[in-house]
Order: sequence, then structure tokens, then C-alpha cells
Amino acid sequence: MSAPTIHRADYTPPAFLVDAVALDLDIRDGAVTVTANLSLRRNPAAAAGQPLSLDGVDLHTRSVAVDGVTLGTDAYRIDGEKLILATPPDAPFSLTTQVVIDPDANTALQGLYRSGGLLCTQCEAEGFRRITWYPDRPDVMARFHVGITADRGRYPILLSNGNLVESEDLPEGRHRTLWIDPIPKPSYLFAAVAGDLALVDGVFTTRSKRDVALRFWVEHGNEDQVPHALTSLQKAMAWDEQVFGLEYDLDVYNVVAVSHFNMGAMENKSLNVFNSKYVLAKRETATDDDFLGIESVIAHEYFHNWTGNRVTCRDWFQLTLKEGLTVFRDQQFSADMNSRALNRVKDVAGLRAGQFPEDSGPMAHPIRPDSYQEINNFYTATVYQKGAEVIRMIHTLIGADAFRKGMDLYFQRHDGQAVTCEDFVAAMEDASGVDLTQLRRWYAQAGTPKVTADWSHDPQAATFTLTLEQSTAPTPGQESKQPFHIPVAVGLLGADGGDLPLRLSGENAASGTSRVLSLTETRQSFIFEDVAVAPVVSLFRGFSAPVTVAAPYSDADLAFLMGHDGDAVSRWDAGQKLAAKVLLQGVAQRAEERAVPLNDDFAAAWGRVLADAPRDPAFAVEALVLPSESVLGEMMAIIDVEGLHAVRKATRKALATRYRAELAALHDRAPQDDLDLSPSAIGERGLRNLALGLLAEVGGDDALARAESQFHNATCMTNQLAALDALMRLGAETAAPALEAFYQQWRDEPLVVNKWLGLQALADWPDVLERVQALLKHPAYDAGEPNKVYALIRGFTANQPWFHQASGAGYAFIADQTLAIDAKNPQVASRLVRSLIRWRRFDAGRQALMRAQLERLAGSASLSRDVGEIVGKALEG
Ligand code: B3K
Ligand code: ZN
Repeated sequence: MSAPTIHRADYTPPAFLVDAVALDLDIRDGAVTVTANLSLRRNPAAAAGQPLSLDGVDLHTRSVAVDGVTLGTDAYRIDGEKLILATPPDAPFSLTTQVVIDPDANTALQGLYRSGGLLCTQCEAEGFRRITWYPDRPDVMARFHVGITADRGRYPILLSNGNLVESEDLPEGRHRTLWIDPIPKPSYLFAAVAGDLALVDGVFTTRSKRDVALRFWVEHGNEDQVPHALTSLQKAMAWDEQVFGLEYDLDVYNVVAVSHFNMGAMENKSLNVFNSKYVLAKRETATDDDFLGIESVIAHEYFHNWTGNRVTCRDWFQLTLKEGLTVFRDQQFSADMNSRALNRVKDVAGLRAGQFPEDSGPMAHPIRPDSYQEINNFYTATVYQKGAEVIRMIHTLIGADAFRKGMDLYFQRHDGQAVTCEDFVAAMEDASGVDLTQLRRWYAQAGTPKVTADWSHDPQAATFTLTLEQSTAPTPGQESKQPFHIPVAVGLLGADGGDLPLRLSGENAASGTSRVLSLTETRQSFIFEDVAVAPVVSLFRGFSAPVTVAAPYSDADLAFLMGHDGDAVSRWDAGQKLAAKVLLQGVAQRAEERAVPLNDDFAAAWGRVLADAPRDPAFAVEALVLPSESVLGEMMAIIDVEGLHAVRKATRKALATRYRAELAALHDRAPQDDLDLSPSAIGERGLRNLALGLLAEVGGDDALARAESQFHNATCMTNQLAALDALMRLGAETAAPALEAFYQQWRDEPLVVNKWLGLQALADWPDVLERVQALLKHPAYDAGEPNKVYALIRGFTANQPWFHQASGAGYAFIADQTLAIDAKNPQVASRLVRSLIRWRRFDAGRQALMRAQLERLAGSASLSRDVGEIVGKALEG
């Protein structure tokens, strides 16, 4: 039986508002008593006479009182996950409930739960109802007073949102703190933490000269791993003042690092709770990507203080209002801190690898979904990353200045409110005067539009005509789509590779060499004047819209764009397109049992990028990496798992063989200062490691010697891990001693142990599944810690050839794990099961095998709502 579906169209305002809540958490062994006092009043905007209905899950209710008078059990009703007072007072009143909860039994990691010696909370989206009875919806905003009492020895640090206003010692070795958050907030932003934590603190002086205390709370012994996160926070705070004029609003900002966390981090008001992966870093244990990830997630959660907390969502369908916007903001921040073009390239690659597949599968949904069974299932790449692309398109269409005005207007209108995506777009429209009517379709329609381009050049008239056509394939529940408003940034390259000045038909003079065309019809032509010689057109510069493009480029055109396009993202993209074309031709030839020789034009173009690599190493790394098997698979009608793997691997080997000397020379370059995190230093390391990986593909003593020496002498994790990866490419036996040595070296660093698990899950070895199964029993693994499950089991689902092995053993394994984990942690299980849902994209044999596992899951009596919704959608239709 499937869970009820909740529809966006059914929204009604809350019947009651909460002005204030006094919450008291009394922490004892095995039980926490929660007393909540809610100051309630009827919502004037809601229908009169409604009952009071509060949310609660897994609460042991001790008492319920109205205005201090305890109610008999006949005066209220507990109906599943609702507490109902049929005839509550019409005048404002107080409701006091007392419940008991057990954080030690909470394996779902939602609500109040234990992570090692620590108690902490996760309330978004609907975790607060696991702490107390409450109208647990984001449009109810209240002032929180929170008292926490606990044993002082075990829990010396007691934290909640806002300011600490009181702290006192109590008899029997207990103590109590009282916190007041002056700013009204929805319940999903509540947080409390209790434990024995070390403090690393810093300060940020705001532009109005207020000192904000920045406090990072970590396990004892990890203090030396905080500086990067602290600096990142200071940078983010300064950036938000400079770019958006947004200043922090309280005197303290706490960040707590925990090892057990379902996702990356959580923006609770002034008390962020973070997966330790996104706080802790030192050179020996964290990779360059880890450092960049920390900078970006720290900033993301900080930016939520305005986009999410001060202005929040009316209901969960509006999630992209805060997430798409905040991802856009953190992307802009990271681009300013690092390299704009490089960051954009990585964001685009991430969108193609993570979001495009979602758009073409059974879970496809618009960035603002119309319905859900379990909201936790909709914290997706679509809501986040595609949501950020939609914000970016608004930014492109109205321009940076109008966008800033739109943000100002949005805060001016809505500070302190719970609003909708429509409110955001309206502010942008009103501030800019640009009509965004058609752009709004991006909020409503799912699927990745396909833009087909065609062009012709008329030498007599000196015109170049570009014709663009858009179409979007049906997605579940949306058979036909209306045309989107698609901003198409274009340039025309002359024979010398330079950009031509652009004059569109009807214009008096040329203006600019890059222009944003608005594609709003199904089919539209754009005529450029004064184009004497046939140019090469550069389309979607900067990836100006989240679409796929089909264009009649020759290999030579793509190679030309790769070398000359004035836009770096398009240069990279041309290379990816050429590589994809060549690889997919190889896959087709292999299917016809024809040999796959290395394409000479492609190899030459790749070689030119390699030769030029030292000029901009970071960019070269991105340009030299071949499109992944999953990105290539997206381009095939039926994904040829074996063909893609074989051809991509053979192409890497052939390129490495041809350019062996050049790669060796790159690897011989002096290593950079390990502490340098500038794009160029990161790029240098990336380039040396890319060279090493390719040399390992060729094999031989030289590659082995390089990998072993780098492995043993590395002083930063990026280099050590790259060497271990190279050793693994050289074979299981070669890698065995290094894998063991790595574990012994890092067994006390949980975040490094996760990398060790993840690397093994991705090994290209025929017995990798048995190895993964054996690792489930290794002391390093813990099924109760999401990071470990993601590293080992989700890592395995990304191992294309072996997860999709023709026997179906990979699928059966993931179904087994989904069931086992679902019983404890539905959110984690629901992430695993997604690897099975795109079964229609594979050959008949794999379709049947994947489907059989989905059906097996569907037949399970105890499936969570989370997994049930995903499996149900995968089998529908
Ligand atoms: N808002 C949280 C995500 C909560 C996920 C709940 N299942 C982190 C973030 O996006 O910043
Ligand atoms: Zn977020």
C-alpha cells in the first residue's frame, strides 16, 4: 500500500500560529523528556472554527495542558501522527505538552539522535515532530526559548539557536543552559546539541562594526583541522556583504561537526550542524577537492541565513526558493574565490552527470514539484542544481545590476516571511522591468530541453542565419510541454579564431561579440549581418541554459572551437563534444565487432591541449578528462555498459601510449607546495596526477615505480590518493600492499578510512563485488554511519561495469542493502535505491534483472515511505 500523495495545489494556511515556544530538554540516560509550551492563536488568514492539529512521530506523550490545566485523555485525541484538540479556545492560549523520546534508538538520524558521544538534531524537513508535538510546517514561524539540562561530565557543552542567556549548575552533577533566539523561525531551523566538544573560535567584524563570535565545535583532538573552515566562513561573510549587502544578524555563529549525518550540512539558525566531512581538513588527510568542498558548503549554509532563514519557504514544494538560490549564491562565491571559468566547467559537468539523468528517469520533476509522498526524496539535483541554473538564467536575462535590485526588493518585501517561488520571480520582474512570464515555465515543467541548431551562410548577402528549435521529451505526468524561454549566449568565430562583431538583422550597428538571444518559440531564426565568410558559431557560451544541444558541427569545427572559442566554458565543451562523438562512434563500431582505432584528429586535438597544459593546468585537467561513462550513456538510446567501459578505457590507454613521453615529462615536473590551494597549484597537482593515472593505464615498470614512489613520499592526501588509484589501475596484486599500508596509516582518521572504502568500491576488478561484500564485515565499516554507506555501497553503484555486471549480482546486492538499511535509515536507503530506477535505459537483459529487484523491493511488507515512493515511481507506467 502506498503512502498518500501530497499536492502543491492543496495548500491551505495554518489554522493556528505560534508566537513563542518555550522548549525544555531534560537529558537523562536512555530518555529525553521534552516539555513544550506553545503560545498559540488562531490565524486570521485561515478558515474559522478549525480544530488544532499538531504533528508528532514516535513520541511517548505524558501530558497535555491548556492554559496550565492538564487535559484528561478524552479532551484530546492522538490519531497516528496527529494530536488533535477538537474545540480549542478562540482566544490566544498556551498549550503545554510533555513527551519522552529516545535518541539512542533513533537510527534514522532525524529529530534528536546520537552521534558517538554527542546528541544532536536534524529537523529539516519534518524532524521537529520527532522531538515534540508541533505544527511542523515552514510557514509557522515562532520565537524559541530553549532550556537544556544534562549531566555536566558527559555533556559539558549544551547549545541551541540564538544567544546564551543563562547557565547554571544543578545538584547531582547536572547543569542547565537557556538559549533565546530573538528571530522568529520555522521549526525546521531548530537545533540543539549536547556533548563534550572542543572549541575553535574566531571573529568576524561586520561592516557595521559588530563583532560576531564564530565558534566551531569539534571532537577533542580535531582542533587542528578547523582553520580552513573558519577562514572559509569569514570569506563568505565578507563576500555576502560586498556582493549582496547582506550582513549577519546575531552575535554568535556556531558550527558543530558530527560524524553521523544523512547529508552535507544544515543551516539551523546560528547553530549549523555539519557532516564532519565538510568541516575537518588538514593537508595530510584532505584532498584539494575536500578543501574546495568545505569552502563551498560552509558558504552555502551561511548564505542560507538570508536566503532560507530570514526569508523562508511557505511550503516544501517551494524548496528551490531557498536551495536553488543558495546554490547559485555559493557558486558565485566559489567562482570569485577561485577561478570563474573553471568553477563553471565543474558545475556544468556536475549538472550533466547528476541532474540530466534525473530529468530523463522516472523521478523527473520540475524544480518546483507538484506532488510528493516523502519530501526528503525531493532534495534532488533538480531542485538544487537545476534550480540554481534557473536563477542563473534570470541573472543572465535581466543583468547583474537588476538582479541585485531584485534581491534587495525581495528582502524588502519578504524579510521575516514564508513565501513562494512566485514571490521571488515577481521581485526580479518588478525590479528589472523584464517580463519573466515564460521563464516561469522552468518552475513548472520537468525535463531537459533539447535545442537543435542549424545554420546557413549566404556569401552574397553576407548573412549568417542561425535556426534554433526546442523540444522537451515527455516526463511522468507531463505528456506535452510548452516552449521554454531559453537564453542562448552566442558568438561567431572568424577564420582567424577571433570573435566577429555581432549585428542582428534590423539593428543599425554591431554591438558586442557575445550576445544573449532569447529562444522563446518552438522554432526561431536569427539573422546576423555583415558576415562575409562562413563563421563557426559558438552556442550556449558559459552554458547559458540547462539544455542539450544537437548541432551539425564537423570534427574540424569542434577542434577549432576547442582551440579558439573566446569563452573558456565553450572551449571545454567543444572538447567534450568531440570526445563524446569519437567515443560513441567507437562504441557503435565495437557493437558491430569492428576494431576501434584511435581517431587521429581527436588524438591530435587532445595532444595540443596536453602540450599547452602548463599554461593553465587546472583548466587543462578538465579539458583532458574524457566524458564519464554515465555522461556518455545519457547520449545513447540504450546504454551499452560494456561498450562504453571498454572503449573509454581503450581510448585512455591509446592516448597515453601515444603521449607517453609528454605525460612522463608532466609527471616529472616539480610538485607544488602542498599547502598552496590556489587554482594554479591545485591544477598542477591535478595535472601531475592525471598524467600518473594515464601512465598507469599503459602499465609497465616505469608507471609502477612512479606510483610507488609517489605513494610512499606523498605529504598531501591528493597525491597519496592519486598514487593509490594508479596502483589499483596496475592490478589488484600490485595494489594490495599499498591498500593495506594506507589503512594502517590512516585507520584512526575516519574521513580517510571512508576514502579507502570508496576507492575499493570503484576498483575495476572482476571480484570487486565480493571485495565490497567482505568489507561490510571489516571493522572500518559501519552501516549506521551514512558516510560509510555512501563511500562503500553508493560508491559501488557508480562502478559502471561491475554494478551493471550482466549476471545481475550487483543489482541484487543493492536491493539487499536497500532493504537492510531501510529498516534503520530510510533516507540513506532511498538514495541507494535510485541506482536501480533507470532500468528502462538499459538492454533487455539488464532491464529484466533491475526490474526484478525493484519488484522484490515493492513486495516487501515493511518498506519506508521514502523507498516506497521511489520504487513505486520506477515501476509505474
Ligand atoms: N537544507 C539542508 C538539507 C536538508 C535535507 C533534509 N533531508 C542542507 C542544505 O541544503 O543546505
Ligand atoms: Zn541548502
